[in-house]
Amino acid sequence: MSDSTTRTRTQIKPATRTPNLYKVLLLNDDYTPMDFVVEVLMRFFRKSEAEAIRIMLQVHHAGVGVAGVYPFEIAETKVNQVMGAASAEGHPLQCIMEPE
Ligand code: NFA
Repeated sequence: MSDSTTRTRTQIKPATRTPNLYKVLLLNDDYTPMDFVVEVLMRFFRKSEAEAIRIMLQVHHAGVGVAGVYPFEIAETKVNQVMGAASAEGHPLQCIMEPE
């Protein structure tokens, strides 16, 4: 009957706005070398050395800092890259993501 009929309906319930972007956060710890964090920010987040140092020091002093903001799958990849590199070097650095 209506198989070939396209109907337009008034949208009663507004589409739920799922967050598109996620902050990738670095967490401070007492053991990960500062140089390693700077290298991570340059390699995986394409930061200049000056910006990487700024973010690293922000994390060091405040406990947390934003490495970048990305769509879900890219943020997820960044988290995995950082956690993989840290673990491979035996550093306890933690990287997490949260909706912006
Ligand atoms: N707090 C670490 C240190 O003093 C450096 C660090 C910065 C670690 C940012 C993790 C994130 N070696």
